[in-house]
Amino acid sequence: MSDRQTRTTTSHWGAFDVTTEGGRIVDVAPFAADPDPSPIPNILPQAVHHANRVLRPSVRRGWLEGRRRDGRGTDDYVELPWDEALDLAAEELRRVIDAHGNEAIFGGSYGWASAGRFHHALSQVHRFLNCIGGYVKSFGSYSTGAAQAIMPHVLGENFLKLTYGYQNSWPTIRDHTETLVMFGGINPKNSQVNMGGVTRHQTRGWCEGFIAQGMKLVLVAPQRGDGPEGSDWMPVVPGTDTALMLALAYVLETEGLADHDFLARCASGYERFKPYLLGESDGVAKTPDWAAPICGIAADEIRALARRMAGTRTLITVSWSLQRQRFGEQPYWMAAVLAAMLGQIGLPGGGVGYGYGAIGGVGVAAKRLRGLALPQGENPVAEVIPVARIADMLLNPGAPYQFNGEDRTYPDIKLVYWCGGNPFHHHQDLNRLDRAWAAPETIIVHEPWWTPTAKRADIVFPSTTPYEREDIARANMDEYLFAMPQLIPPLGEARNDYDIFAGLAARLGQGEAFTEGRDVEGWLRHLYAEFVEMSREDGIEMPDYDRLREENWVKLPIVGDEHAISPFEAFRADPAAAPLKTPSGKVEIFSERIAGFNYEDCPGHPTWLPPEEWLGSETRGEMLHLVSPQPGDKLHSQLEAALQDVEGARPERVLIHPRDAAARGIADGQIVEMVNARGACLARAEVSEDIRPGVVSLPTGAWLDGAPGAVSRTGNPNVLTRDIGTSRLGQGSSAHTTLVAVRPAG
Ligand SMILES: Nc1nc2c(c(=O)[nH]1)N[C@H]1C(S)=C(S)[C@@H](COP(=O)(O)OP(=O)(O)OC[C@H]3O[C@@H](n4cnc5c(=O)[nH]c(N)nc54)[C@H](O)[C@@H]3O)O[C@H]1N2
Ligand SMILES: Nc1nc2c(c(=O)[nH]1)N[C@H]1C(S)=C(S)[C@@H](COP(=O)(O)OP(=O)(O)OC[C@H]3O[C@@H](n4cnc5c(=O)[nH]c(N)nc54)[C@H](O)[C@@H]3O)O[C@H]1N2
Ligand SMILES: [Mo]
Repeated sequence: MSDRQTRTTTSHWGAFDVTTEGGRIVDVAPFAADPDPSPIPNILPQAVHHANRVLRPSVRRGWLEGRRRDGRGTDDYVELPWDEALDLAAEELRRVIDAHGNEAIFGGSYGWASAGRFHHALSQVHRFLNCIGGYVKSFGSYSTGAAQAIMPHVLGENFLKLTYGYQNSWPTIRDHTETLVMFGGINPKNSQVNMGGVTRHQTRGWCEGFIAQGMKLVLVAPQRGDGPEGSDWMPVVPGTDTALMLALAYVLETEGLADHDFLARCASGYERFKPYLLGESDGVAKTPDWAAPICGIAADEIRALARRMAGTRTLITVSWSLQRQRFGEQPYWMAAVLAAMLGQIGLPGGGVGYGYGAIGGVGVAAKRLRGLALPQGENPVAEVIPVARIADMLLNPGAPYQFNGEDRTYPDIKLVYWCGGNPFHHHQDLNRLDRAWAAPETIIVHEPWWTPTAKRADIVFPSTTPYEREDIARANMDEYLFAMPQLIPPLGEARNDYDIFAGLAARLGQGEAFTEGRDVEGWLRHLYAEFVEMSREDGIEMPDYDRLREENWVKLPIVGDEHAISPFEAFRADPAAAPLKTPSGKVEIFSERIAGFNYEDCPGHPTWLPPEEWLGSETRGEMLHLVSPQPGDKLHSQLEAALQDVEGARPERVLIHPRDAAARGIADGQIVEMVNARGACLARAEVSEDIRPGVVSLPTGAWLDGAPGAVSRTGNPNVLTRDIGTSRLGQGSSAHTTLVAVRPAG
């Protein structure tokens, strides 16, 4: 008798129907209500059942036999029974805590893990480490590290709150915006995903509607594909948007188009910025003719765009990628200054917004709900590092560094615990991270698959995937609530992260503190009951838990035009009555606070700072600028086990302009070598007019292969990228600031 059945689940890339039979996932199909489903889950059956799965607890031989730190990335593994492996890990945690204190444990564990509120891997690891006395955590994200540091200084709001809750919604833009100027684009490939899910993919649909209704969309980006079809493409030189924005500002100021009334009422410090803009303070007027050779956009085009922006309702949008580069604070700040000079902040469909298209939820007009989060407890350890500074920390214990006005020192880490992320995909300069990775005495990783990070751990615990456990899923800005059924039994001896931590906590005398006496179902019912209560307070009735499980999913009445936002209206109307949470209560064009930090890499007002690596570098030679965006065909490095099996998929494809390809004797489809002083990888050339000459684009996500230091044959761009903070202010990732030589592979 067949046990074939089809149920719905969800994921970061959306909901989909899963058919199972005989304990296996045999088919996936799009969720019926999704107008633009992502093809990412199509590979799921192959990925979940792939031979690459971690099936049993595994301990690196060199560590098991002699606690040796060398051999990470080359040693083989010994499989142990669960009890023995848990004993070993618990003893090691105990030893490190006794000898060095909890300050010697790094548990940042950055990464996207999987959707589902209870089994959220990062919440689980943080709760566990808090229960056993705390850990060094990380601040910010690779996505928006620099933005999270700079924007509170400028607009007085937490950046994430701004992005998800206080920007012009799609319906507001539809009804009011005439010109949409997209720095870094609004990228349809990126809006396929959203943390925790995006059920009705709508970003592409909104943008198509804008084009159809005659809105002018201007795409300022090195790749044509960074924006919706039908946009006017300005192929900017990477890393130079600030120079372009300064020139736009110069035109506004000198042609009498700047809104001085708004600047006087709602902004602070324009008079300290203006001398720089006009060149009175540094002898360089930021004219369109000055900017043109820097940013690659003709001076006349800059002038025309500035005039259009001043003459129409204009929304400036800035992609997250613009701050994932050296001095990434500057374009973020300068975009806000430009919007203030246009005087449209607080008008519906005008002003500035950040991260549209970066993930599916940005721009959706939705009522926010609370709850459904596993409580993480209190961390007794105060130490925190900016998330992208991990290699600096491991290489330089005790060394001083600056961060957002504070002088700090790096902690001395003896044990690294990772659950839900893949640093050997996501960090920059992976050969440097390999050197740093040799420093800790012990590295423990939970993973469903043998990722490059798992292959560099001392103890690897096999985690279930979301299809092997029950959960509840809900995402901000999404109108669906899911009961995620357990679809198949765990593969091999895989366990839930929760059960692994419960086992360790019990061994460390904190079992009750960690579980509070609940099993998985107990927690699901408990968290759901809280959520029902909070939602009721917010006026939304939820089904009871058993009904939700039975129905699989429900649609909530929380998305629609009535929830549309037009931000900063009250502030604009009366800045004294509704001030921003900046020191002046206004948009800070000059920041006394930042100026007081005395950082030459982030001065008191937005400034064009040429990065160390860009197309204008004196030492550039024949090198090209590498942008390493997010992959369009997947989420980061997830499901790569199966994707890399697809014929011709690896090495990853690199987009190169016909002119650059011809100059190097590279033909379409040819395997090329990409190399700089930090490392080398292979890639497959895709020759295309859709990228600016001088720029190549190699997406992230291929699993780093081979021994540490080897040429990456799969095409992981992070062997080439530079591991340096955006500035002393933000210390974010500078992934997009990289020069690289490209040549036919020999
Ligand atoms: N060059 C360059 N580098 C970049 C970027 C860039 O633009 N350019 N972008 C950066 C950005 S913004 C980000 S967010 C990062 C993304 O980097 P990551 O978030 O680290 O990438 P993922 O591949 O999503 O890693 C998640 C891992 O968690 C595992 N996992 C999934 N579910 C579970 C679970 O339930 N339990 C456990 N224990 N593990 C699970 C997956 O198998 C996967 O290996 O990359 C960054 N790196
Ligand atoms: N399919 C898919 N979608 C994703 C993800 C994924 O892995 N897969 N990851 C998600 C995550 S974690 C994040 S943080 C977001 C990231 O969202 P973003 O940061 O917006 O996306 P990226 O893909 O890194 O970059 C978008 C484009 O920015 C352009 N760019 C690079 N440098 C410059 C520059 O100096 N100036 C200008 N004007 N443009 C530049 C590049 O051409 C690049 O294609 O995407 C999310 N969406
Ligand atoms: Mo991200």
